[in-house]
Amino acid sequence: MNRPSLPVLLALVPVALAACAAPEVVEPTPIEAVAEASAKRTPNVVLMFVDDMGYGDMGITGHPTIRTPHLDQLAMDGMRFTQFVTACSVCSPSRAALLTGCYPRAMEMHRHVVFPGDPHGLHPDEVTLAECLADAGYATGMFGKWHLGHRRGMLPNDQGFDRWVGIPYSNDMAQAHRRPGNTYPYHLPFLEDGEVTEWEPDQSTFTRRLTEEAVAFMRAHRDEPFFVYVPHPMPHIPLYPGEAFQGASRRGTYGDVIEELDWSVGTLRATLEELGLEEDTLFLFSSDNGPWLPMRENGGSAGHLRGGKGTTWEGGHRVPLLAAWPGTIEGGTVCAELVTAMDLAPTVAGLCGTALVGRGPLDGHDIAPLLLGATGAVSPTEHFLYYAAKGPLAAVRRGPWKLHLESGELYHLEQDAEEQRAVQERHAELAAELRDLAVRSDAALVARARSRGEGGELAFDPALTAADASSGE
Ligand SMILES: [Ca+2]
Repeated sequence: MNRPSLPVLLALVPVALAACAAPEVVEPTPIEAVAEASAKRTPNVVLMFVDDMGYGDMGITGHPTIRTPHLDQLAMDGMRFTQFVTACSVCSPSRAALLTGCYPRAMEMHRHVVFPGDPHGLHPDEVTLAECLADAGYATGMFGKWHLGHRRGMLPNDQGFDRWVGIPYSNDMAQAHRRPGNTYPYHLPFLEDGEVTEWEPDQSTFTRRLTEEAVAFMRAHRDEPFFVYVPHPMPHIPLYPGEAFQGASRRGTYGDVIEELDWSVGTLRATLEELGLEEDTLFLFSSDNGPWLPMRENGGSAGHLRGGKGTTWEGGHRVPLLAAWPGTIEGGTVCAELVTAMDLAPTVAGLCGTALVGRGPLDGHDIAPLLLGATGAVSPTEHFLYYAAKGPLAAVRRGPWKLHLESGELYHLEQDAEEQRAVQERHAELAAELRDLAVRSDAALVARARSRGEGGELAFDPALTAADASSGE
């Protein structure tokens, strides 16, 4: 059961120009690639989604001093994407889109992040990838940061995860890590299945603990299909490398944290190998948005890309995406097609033999043909809308062209990924056409936008006094 049917997958294979494969490997034909995938059992899925890591923070994307041997190996064992964008350059909207396959604007989740005590979050009726896979018989576990609301009914266990260990919002939304004497009223809890087990936990244990919890979950569910979502809270500031990694990196504390995340990748993959599940598991790695550059040495690198977190420059949206499924995805391949974070949920659902049926229309597309190396597979995204961190539409991309609406700057992203050479004066007609496309597309999204989740009882009180918190209440 749960096998993707051959006709369903075949129907998804587009037949346009070849654009996505390493030159050295012999490309399988679409029928061979799809038939091979369909002959296997439906895969387990491990999705690691780290926080604020930039495009340039890995060895394989050129970082000179951060060592990421496990990420580099993941890329060599699978496919690396060079034009993958998240739906927003800050946490909450980006995560909402990842899990549902929909634009944050369509779910009213586009207006910046959820703060402690906020009344809103992802609407309980939105359908997450976890709910979809749970319905298809998968065991579903989440180990890390949620950030999609913390009222009753809005937490991970309410949105399809059988098991959740982690934190409800960002690790800087915590009095404990701030300067002594500060008046920040909120505390950071650590939860297990919706119940607070700790206040102001030792953040230097996060990456190790969450990895160990994920490992335990995979072991416990080795005999059934599982979906393991690992949104590590790091390298979002404040940076807390584990003891074993403190001072390990020539890049400083930020590098220490990335090297520990790299260890986490290696540990999860070693577990899969030990359980004999390597070839039965699709392993995905990405980040929720680009590096937080104003944090200076505590922020990451977008590599050659301009800007970072909180901006609609490529450095804010374009992040690493690695996908390995040994025996199914060709190793050492690079895909330069435009792929968005909204594509992942419908694609994973399809590969797992089911379909994601959302609360509203999905904005993401199935990219299985790209992943499986189908001949001629191209990006199914006709255009992509860049919404600013606080909500308004800020830019649009169609093909290689990106127009920034406020400045009117037009860039050819495949010849100028750095967004340094604006060419709107030479392409005035195209710029006008893209502006019109952006305005119309935004209006269409607004017209079909549904409500976000609002109100309800807080799952815990984030504004406990410091004394309450230290006494563990
Ligand atoms: Ca983030």
